[in-house]
Amino acid sequence: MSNNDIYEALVNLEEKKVKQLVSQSLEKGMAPEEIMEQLQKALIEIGDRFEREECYVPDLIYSGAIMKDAVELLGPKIKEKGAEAKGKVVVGTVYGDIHDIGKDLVVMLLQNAGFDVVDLGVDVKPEKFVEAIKESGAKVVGMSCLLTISFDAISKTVKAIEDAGIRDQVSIMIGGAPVTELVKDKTGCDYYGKDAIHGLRFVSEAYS
Ligand code: B12
Repeated sequence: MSNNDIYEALVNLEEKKVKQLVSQSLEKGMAPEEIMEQLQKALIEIGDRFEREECYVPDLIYSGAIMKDAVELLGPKIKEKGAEAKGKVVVGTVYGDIHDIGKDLVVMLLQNAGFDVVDLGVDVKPEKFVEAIKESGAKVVGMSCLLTISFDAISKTVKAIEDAGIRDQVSIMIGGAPVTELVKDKTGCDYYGKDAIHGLRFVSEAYS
């Protein structure tokens, strides 16, 4: 078994092989952090391939699912070592919108990268976002929006965050198929992520 086997297996979306290699590596005493590093590098590579249109959304979803299973195998070992979450993030699909596949992808990538995510689900009212930010103390909030008619809900959520006096405390990112840089500017958000990988990069920078 070479040092890059887990990375290679995940990049090639070999579900069974990834699980097998992770279990075998743990048995042989490989540090879970080292395994996690290989998995994360593979996910970043898949994200880069996605950007270059060398793979597609189903590959992203599948890679995320394989990663989730692999992380479950690592979970107990990492927790035993008392690893702390890297930071908190509040995520939800905006009011009026029930699309959740993209939002779930963002949540999954963040969780797998070690962030503590408060997932508010879909059709989330502005005051729910505000409540969750206050309760969790998150430094980043992510909104998903797939409907143009729900752009107004993004603006209203930003306004509710401002009215609650916590705008300085959080960076606001948005994403979803019809969202653009222009929508980000018009609604008063800080960052537009064209995919889940960009969302992960933004959150990682906010907490670095
Ligand atoms: C599947 C789907 C549905 C499913 C949703 C199932 C579910 N559980 O989510 C169902 C059938 C329920 C549905 C319902 C409707 N839908 Co629909 N749906 C879609 C479809 C085909 C795919 C969306 C999807 O999941 N894509 C895959 C995911 C992975 O992509 P994504 O969400 O864009 O996410 C990626 C990025 O955008 C980004 N991202 C997403 N969110 C976030 C958040 C952050 C913070 C960051 C950083 C990144 C990020 O990361 C992801 C990739 O890494 C789209 C077509 C399209 N072109 O998008 C239409 C679409 C979004 N739907 C549409 C419409 C009109 C509707 C309905 C109004 C239909 C109707 N008349 O009832 C209802 C609305 C119900 C409601 N109130 O929300 C329109 C919206 C048009 C518009 N511009 O407003 C679309 C574009 C179809 C079309 N071409 O007309 N829909």
